[in-house]
Amino acid sequence: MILHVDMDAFFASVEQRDNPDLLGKPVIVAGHSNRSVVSAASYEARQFGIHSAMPVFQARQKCPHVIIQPGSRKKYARDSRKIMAILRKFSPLVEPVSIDEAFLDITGCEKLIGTPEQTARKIKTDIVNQLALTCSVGGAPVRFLAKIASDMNKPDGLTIISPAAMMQVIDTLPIGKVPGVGAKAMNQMQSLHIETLGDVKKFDLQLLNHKFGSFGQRLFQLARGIDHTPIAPERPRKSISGEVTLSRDISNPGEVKSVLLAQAHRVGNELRAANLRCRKVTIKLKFSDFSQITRSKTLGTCICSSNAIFDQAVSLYHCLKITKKIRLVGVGVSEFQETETPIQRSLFDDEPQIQNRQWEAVDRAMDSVLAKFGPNALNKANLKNQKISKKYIGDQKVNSLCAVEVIITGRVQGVCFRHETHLAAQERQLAGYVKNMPDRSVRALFQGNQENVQDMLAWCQKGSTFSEIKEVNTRTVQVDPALTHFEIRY
Ligand code: DCP
Ligand code: MG
Repeated sequence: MILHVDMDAFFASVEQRDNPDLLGKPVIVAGHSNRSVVSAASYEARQFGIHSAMPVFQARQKCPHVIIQPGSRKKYARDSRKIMAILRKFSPLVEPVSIDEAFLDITGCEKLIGTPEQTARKIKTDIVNQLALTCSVGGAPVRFLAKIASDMNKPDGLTIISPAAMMQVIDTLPIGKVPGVGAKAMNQMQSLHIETLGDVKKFDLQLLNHKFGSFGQRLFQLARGIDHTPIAPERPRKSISGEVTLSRDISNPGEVKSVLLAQAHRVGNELRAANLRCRKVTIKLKFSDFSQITRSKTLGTCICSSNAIFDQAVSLYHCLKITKKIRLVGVGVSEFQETETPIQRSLFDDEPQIQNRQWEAVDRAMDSVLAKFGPNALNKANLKNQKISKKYIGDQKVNSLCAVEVIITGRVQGVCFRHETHLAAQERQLAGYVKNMPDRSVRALFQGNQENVQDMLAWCQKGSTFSEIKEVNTRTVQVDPALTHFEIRY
């Protein structure tokens, strides 16, 4: 049996708990800038139609007396650590999937703690007693249904789907609730008259594969209550992506391509560092009205040169008819193959294949120079045209900034380390990234005000609650004006 625990209106509930004046009132956690979006909305605010990711100006239109709290990531991270610690008392198999959400595999724990319902109730009680916060818990024999169950009776919900009831739930589950069914799949579902997950059983695997591609097999299994996705404290990564929210919205194709090139380069660098090649390239564009699109392309051959990734990204971009200005550009790669895997070469290499291999060699040479001399040591010629203010990053003068690359070893993967590093870096207004390395170390780059970077390095020495830090190696690198935010890289 799998349980899924999800805190209710997490950030907003923490604010309401810590300031009783806010109880029962419409509260949102968000920044004050007019480009900010709502991070969390209290259930009172949701009654006005406010939800996460909505721009703040729109939330204000919907509810003029909404209370806006800037929030404290540090505080939420602290509470998140306490919540995860409570969950780990119930099972060793806890997989945190976000700051306020985790799966637990409680199979075999019945004799120790009781039935799934008793366990879920005990979890809820412990969280209320220790944190004065409510959560919703879902339980089911398989992972995807546990997540659906936790959402069924939010807030303060408890929904257990027993093995006996599972097929009945599947038969009536609206197809739009199934993870992975987006707007495009919904159109297909409508044309096949599929309204519930149960309706999928009317179609054979061949047709589902034909209509939904690789997702067809998954749908076929989910409709029969089969989900082999295990609960794993640390999951192997399935994609690497890089995206950037631009300091101003753009529409000039030349500028868009420049950003695509920078992102392709960054993603390619990570791909090669992880000794991987990819078969799929995705671009993501978010527009000035906050709508977004992703477009993917699966290739006949595996690639890892930044140039090849860029070429695919640009060809995806060229297929689009864009009428709006763009605020975010992202490039992602997936469907990996280890570099050691021999590549199936055609008997007579064609020109693109030869070029790919040549670019790959150039990239690998570039990677080693960058690794040695820092991110600004070399750049592709086209990147030089990017208009980046060298003097200022956000409001901070470049010459008061510093950048430090850090390699942290010890028990740092699978213990919320990246999430907490992310929060701690954001709190200190640092740009950069944190990512898990294949050798189980964590690499991070912190860039910002010198004092804040020093403070962050001190934080790294202690690490997150469940981590055990063995060694922290630091190296000063050149400030990169293109780095404007902090992110977890996958
Ligand atoms: N969050 C964020 N930006 C978003 C979505 C979420 O910063 N676009 C943060 C704030 C949320 C927290 O993550 O409080 C957890 O996200 P959830 O999706 O679980 O949303 P809530 O916990 O706020 O509400 P719910 O009761 O629906 O789970
Ligand atoms: Mg939540």
